[in-house]
This record gives sequence, C-alpha cells and structure tokens, in this order.
Amino acid sequence: TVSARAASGVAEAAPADLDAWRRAATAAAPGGDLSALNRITPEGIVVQPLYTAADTAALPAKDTLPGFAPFVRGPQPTMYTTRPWTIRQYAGFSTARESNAFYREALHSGAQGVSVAFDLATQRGYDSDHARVAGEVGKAGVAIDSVEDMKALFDGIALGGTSVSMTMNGAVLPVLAAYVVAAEEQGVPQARLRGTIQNDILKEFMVRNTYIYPPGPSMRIVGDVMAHAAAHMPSFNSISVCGYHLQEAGAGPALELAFTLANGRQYVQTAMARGLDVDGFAGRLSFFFGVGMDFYLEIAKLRAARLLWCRIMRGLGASNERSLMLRMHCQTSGCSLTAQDPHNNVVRTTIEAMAAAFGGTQSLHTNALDEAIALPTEASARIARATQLILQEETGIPGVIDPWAGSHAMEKLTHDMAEAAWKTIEEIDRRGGMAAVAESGWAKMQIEAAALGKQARIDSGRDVVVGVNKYRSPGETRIDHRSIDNQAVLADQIVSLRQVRSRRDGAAVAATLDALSDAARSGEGNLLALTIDAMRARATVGEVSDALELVYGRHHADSPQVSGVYAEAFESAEDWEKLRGEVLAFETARSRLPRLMIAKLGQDGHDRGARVVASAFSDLGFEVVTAPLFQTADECARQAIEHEVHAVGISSLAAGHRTLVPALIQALKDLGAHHIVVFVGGIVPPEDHAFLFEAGVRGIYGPGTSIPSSAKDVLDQILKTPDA
Ligand code: DCA
Repeated sequence: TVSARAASGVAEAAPADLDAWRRAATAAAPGGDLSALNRITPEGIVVQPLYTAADTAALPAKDTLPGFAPFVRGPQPTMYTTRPWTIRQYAGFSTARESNAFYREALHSGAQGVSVAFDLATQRGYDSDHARVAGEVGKAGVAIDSVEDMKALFDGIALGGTSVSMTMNGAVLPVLAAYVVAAEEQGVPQARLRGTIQNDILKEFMVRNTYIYPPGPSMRIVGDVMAHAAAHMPSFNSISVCGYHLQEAGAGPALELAFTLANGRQYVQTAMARGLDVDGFAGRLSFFFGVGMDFYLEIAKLRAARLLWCRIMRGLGASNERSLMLRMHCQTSGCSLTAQDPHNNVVRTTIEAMAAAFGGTQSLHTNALDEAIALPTEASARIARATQLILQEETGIPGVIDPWAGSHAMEKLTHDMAEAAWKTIEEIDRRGGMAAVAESGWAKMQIEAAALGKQARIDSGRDVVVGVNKYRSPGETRIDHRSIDNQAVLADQIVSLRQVRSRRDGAAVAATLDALSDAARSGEGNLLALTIDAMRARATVGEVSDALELVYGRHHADSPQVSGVYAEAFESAEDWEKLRGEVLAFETARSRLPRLMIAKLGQDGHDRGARVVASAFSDLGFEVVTAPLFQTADECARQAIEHEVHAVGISSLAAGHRTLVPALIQALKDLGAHHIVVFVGGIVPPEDHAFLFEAGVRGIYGPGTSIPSSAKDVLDQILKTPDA
C-alpha cells in the first residue's frame, strides 16, 4: 500500500527531477534569476546553491581511496583513525629559557610537537647585539645566537622522540646547524632527528621578506639543505613549502594553492638539477597551508592540493608512492582574526580548524584569540590547544576518513579549485617558471592585487567581518596580553654571547668560517655540512651569516606598486568621492598634494599592510613614497625629509613599535623636521597607545580600521600642522 511504502521511505525516494527543482528555485530566486543564487569568488570559482549528481558525473578523481594515489582522500590509508593530526602550536618569544618553559608546559598539556618561532634578528641572520636589531630581540619569537641558546631551548625535551618544526628561511644554515649540534650534544645523532625546517625562500621573496642573500645563492642554500638532509637526516622534512604566508598576504585559496605547488615544483627541479634522485628526497618535502573562513573552499583546497601534487610529481618522473603524496601542516588564518570583540576569534579558529581536519591535514596550529593584538598569553594558548583537543577527543570527527567525499558539492568544488589553480600554474610556466616570477615581482603583484581587492570589499561592507564592519560593539573589550621586555632579553643575550665568544677557540672558529666563505665562492661543498662544523666550534648565527654575506651580499628588493585595484573594488562611491574632494581641496590650499611615506622599521618584513595602505592611499589621491624595508629609525627620518613628506606612516606587526617609533620621532626632531606627522598602523596593543601618543604619534590605526577613515584622519592631522 501507499502508506506502507511511505513508511519504509520508498515514496520519498522518487527520482530527482532537476528541471522541476530549477523551476521552483527560479521562481523563488531574486528577480526570478537562478544564477543570482550563485556566489562567484574573487578568483572566479562559482559556488552554486545546489549540487547534484549531474555536477559530478564526469569528474575524473571522485572515486579514490585514502592512502592511494592521487591521495585526494588523504596520504594515509587509516588517517586519523589510527593517529590523529599532530597538535603543533607555533610559539617562541623572549629568551631560550622562557620559550623552553612554555614548550614543556605545552607538551605536558596535550601538545604533540614543537614549532619554533624565532625573533626577527635571528631570522635575518643578525646576532642579538647587532645595532640594526635593537628593538626586536626576543619580541616576535625567541632569540637564538648560538648552540648554547639552542641547547637551552630544548633543555629537558628529548630531541630523539619529539618532532620539532622550525620556521627558518633566510638564516636556515646556522639555525638548522645549531639544532643538529644541540641534538648531537644531547646524544641524538642527525639520523634520528624528526621534524621540519621551513627552508622556503621563494615565498620570502614573494611576501614575507626574511631573505638575506639574493635569489641565486638563496636557492643554492635551499638545495644544500635538501641534499644534506637526504643523505644524513632520513626522518627530517627538509622543506615546508608554504602557502600560509601567501594567504596571510592576501592571496585567495586558488592563488595560494597555485603558487605553493609551483614553488614546491621549483624546489624539486632545483634539487634534480644538482643530480639528486627525485625519489631519494621527494618523500621528505612537506607543505603548509593557511585555512581561512571560506569553509567549503578551504576543505576543497586541501583535497585539491594532494590531487595536483601527485600530478606534478608524476610529471617530474617520480615513481615512489611516497614522492607523490602531499603531506601538510595547516594553520588557522591569522588575518581572519579581529582586534574587535576578540572572543569571536575562538569561534573563527574552531571553524577553520574543522576545515583543516576535514581537509586531512597532518599537523595543525590553531591561533589564539589574542593574536590580532599581541603574542598569546598562557590562558589564550590553552584555549587554542584545547580547541584541537576537543575536536580530536570529543566530537568523533577523526573517526571517519575524509567524510566530505562523495558530496556532490565537495567533489565539484575540489575539481574546480584544482582547475583554477592549474590555470595559474600554466600562466606561471608561460612566464618562465616560479623562480622567474618570484624574482620579477609578478607573483608579489598578483597577491597584492588580491589583498587590495579584499580590503576594498571589507571597507565598502561587501565582505562582512562581524564586529568590525557590521554588528560593531558599542564598547571595547579589553583582554590581557603578553608583553615582552625586549631590553631585558637583549641584556641576557649580550651576556651569553660574551660567554660564548670568550670560551671558544677563536682560531678554530675563524677557520670554519673561512671554509664556509670559500665554499660559497667556489660553489663546491655542502654549506649546511660546513655550517654544522662552524656552529659546533661555537660560531654565532651572525658570524655565519656574515661569512656568506661577504661573498653573496645582502639582497635589497625593489618591487613595483599595484595601482587602481582598490579604487575599482571600492563600491561606496559617495564616501569615496567625498574623500577625493578633500584631498583635492588640500592641494588647492597647500599648492601640492598631501605626500606621505609608508615605512616599516627594523627587521619586520611583513609588508602586506604597508603595501595595501600605500596603494589605496595613492588611489585616493595622496602622493605616496614607499620606503625600503629594514631601515633604522635614523635612515627613515632622513628619507622622509629628503622626500619632503607631510607624514610618515609606520606599519608595525612585530611588536618593535615601543622602541622604534619613539626613535623615529626623536630622529625627526633632531633633524629639525617637527612638521612631519607620524602615525602608526598594524598591531599595537591598546595599553601602548597612550605611550605612543605621548611620544608624539598622531594616529594609531589597528586591524579593522577602514582605509578611507584612516586617510581622512591623516589628512586632518596634516592640515592641523603647518608646513615647514
Ligand atoms: N597510520 C600510520 N602511520 C601514520 C599515520 C597513520 N594513520 N599517520 C601518521 N603516520 C606516521 C607518518 O607516516 C609519520 O611517520 P614517517 O615520518 O616515518 O612517515 C609519523 O606517523 C608522523 O606523522 P606525520 O603525519 O608525518 O605528522 P608530523 O610528524 O606532525 O609531520 C608534516 C607533519 C606536515 C609532514 C611536517 O612537515 C610538519 O610537522 N610540519 C610542521 C610545519 C610547521 O610547524 N610550521 C609552522 C609554521
């Protein structure tokens, strides 16, 4: 009977009539237009309101299994059912001793691996006592000058059993060498070390800027690390090819994916060109992706990453299954966090962490809720760690492998994401390959254009950020945050550097450093092996860098500015025209346009914010000078005067502002330039605001400030200040 069939569910299972659905949905869609329900991402991926079997019927890679090529469903046959992803929180600050205490507590409370953040001085190859890094020692990471610091960093942590990841690129040689020697002195030979070194210099040229040497020598260093690890460190991942920083700098998921895979391919080609057997090293390449708020697309991206890497590696002649398998670490998105209503960040991070788990990551960092403001406190780090522990141990999520597989939407989005990324990879090939587009600045400009588009969509309210451009809280939520006394860290480092230098055999150190310079000059020998000798003899990070700089020089990048993208993507014409009018009125009153220098001080090379602001201000009609990276306060003051600017905007993301910004204001005063207005953008904790205003800063624009509102404020401040 009919009722018996309905009770057994047969009646509900009538064959799908897609046309009938289309008619019904069209009638309900705004303006009777079904396509109005599609979302087209800024990268051109169409996200439909409904997916059916018709969308997936012709897809080639939808019926695969985990642990088997092309690994869409994950690199391991059992995935999290036998071993969940590694909870690996990126951390490091102050001295090695303090970071060590933090790691030990984290490992005791559920963390399963260590991930070291180094301070900017170390990342750029300077010893802590170098004059250029005075404001930054121990600030955004831990200060490491020698093997002694590295030993203190891992004191009581058994390096044979703990997998350690190190975010190090520019100064990869002395830092990895110090790690090898510290382990050796713990009784753990290189052959037993497990872990990962970032060693991804191409993305440094594209976005993060902690390179030291020019691209050519930098790629030799990458290759030497890969070759040494392939021969002597069989369980150590010699590279972590990073998309995360590309996403943080503004790339959408398809661009992040394309550039990351193309960078990975470039490293494989570099190693192969040196005669290494691809299957001898490719199994130890690893990847690192950012996971943002676009939930379905982020899962699709991670699945597509494995699919495409398998295709790329087959194309390069790899045959070992392990070489075809992409293994990844993920980090929830730092740039999705807000300084406003910071508790909402826990929710954002949880959603992103779920996307990473559904995407099949091997290792994960979850951001702490206060990371848009400062370094995590004990309490916020604990919540971030617990977010992962809850996912692993309370939700049942790890119990089903790749649970989104077979979803029409997820399979189609995985395919579309792969296709979009592949198109960009083909474009890169037409332009001469990844090394060429990283060096020419083309890659950087693609990312910057994406960042500007995003900023304009947020500023004009098209992309919603809850608590920032919609549903703003009337009051401010203050939260505790960690602050580092960098002067105290510096004093500590100076003492330990003195001890190291006084106790070592100076002639032996000099001989190892000479050998290093010789090898750099001749192109012979392995630079990592030679650096291990130098660090064992107690050379310092700065001395090793100097020995190479002597031959290679220090790289100074010069990249062109994107223009017009912000103006084009900005939708609220009325506000825009009003502000443009004020800029022109300024020109009439002062006989020239408002001129502004956007600068970063010290070793903080995260220049996305600076470049976005520079480009957007210039679209608004300001004359904008972008200062070179890595300047001292004095150098910056001189440049500002030379360029006759009305204002200097300092972008600070690495906590150097308390030292560097007052130094700039003092330098301007000393040079008689009282009329130049100084403002600060970036990450400045609220309790530092009064200090900076007192030092003479005229505006502070934190994350979430819309560019037109900061531009208006800057203009008003300049108007209040008489010209020189
Ligand atoms: N069944 C059997 N074995 C498994 C399973 C499973 N389901 N899952 C993992 N394993 C094995 C792995 O094969 C691996 O052993 P191997 O190295 O001999 O192959 C071991 O268990 C460790 O698992 P893995 O998935 O490699 O996880 P991690 O050691 O955490 O490494 C990886 C993750 C992405 C490869 C690494 O490069 C990494 O940790 N990156 C972090 C980078 C970082 O922290 N960046 C911060 C900015």
